[in-house]
Amino acid sequence: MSLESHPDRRRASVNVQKVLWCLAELDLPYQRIDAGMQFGKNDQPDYLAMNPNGRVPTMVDGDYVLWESNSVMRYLCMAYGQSSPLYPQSPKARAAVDRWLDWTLSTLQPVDRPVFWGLVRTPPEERDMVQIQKDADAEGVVWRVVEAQLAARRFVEGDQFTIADIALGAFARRWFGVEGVAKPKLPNLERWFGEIAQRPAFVRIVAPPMS
Ligand SMILES: N[C@@H](CCC(=O)N[C@@H](CS)C(=O)NCC(=O)O)C(=O)O
Repeated sequence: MSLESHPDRRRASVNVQKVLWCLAELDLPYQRIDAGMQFGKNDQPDYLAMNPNGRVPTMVDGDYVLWESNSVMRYLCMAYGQSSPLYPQSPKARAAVDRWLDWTLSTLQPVDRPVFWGLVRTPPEERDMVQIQKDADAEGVVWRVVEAQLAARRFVEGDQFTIADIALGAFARRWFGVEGVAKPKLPNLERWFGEIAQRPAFVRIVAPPMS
């Protein structure tokens, strides 16, 4: 299987991180092929034929091509992780995990993006800190949903680590990693993040400095 990802932002792209983390949790071998930036691959016809969005990641498994990081995680679990608790089998447990993947895209990513870009991908002299604090306040409100979910659970959907923890964990790394804004105290989220941040795959793939 191969995974097309961004050369410079390989570890920094949250969507690439999710898939690499999932591959590592499933202990699956893969080849990562650089795409984008100086490689100029993701705007080329052969790349666009695989992924018309021109974005990363794109997964190639034999003659099967798939884009959208959450869908790639689901596929990997269904194809190669049937015995893994990462993506539970029962309809209710599976749907409960799925909703966090959807929620990450629909609700969390939009409020995370301005904070991450403002504090990590904008030079300090160009930052509008008043606006970024407002953006961080909005993101804090959204994280409270996860804070409440974790009040009585070890992981996002219960006792088992699932791809819901991967999707949320990759964003939590950013939330806890950005500096220069006031953030609400979220003790359940901190406790959960402290635990998942010790997983070897997180340490290797998600923990390295943000850029
Ligand atoms: N919803 C898509 C988003 C993919 C996406 O936006 N990828 C970004 C990196 S995080 C990208 O390819 N940006 C263009 C580039 O880096 O060249 C997914 O989850 O896979």
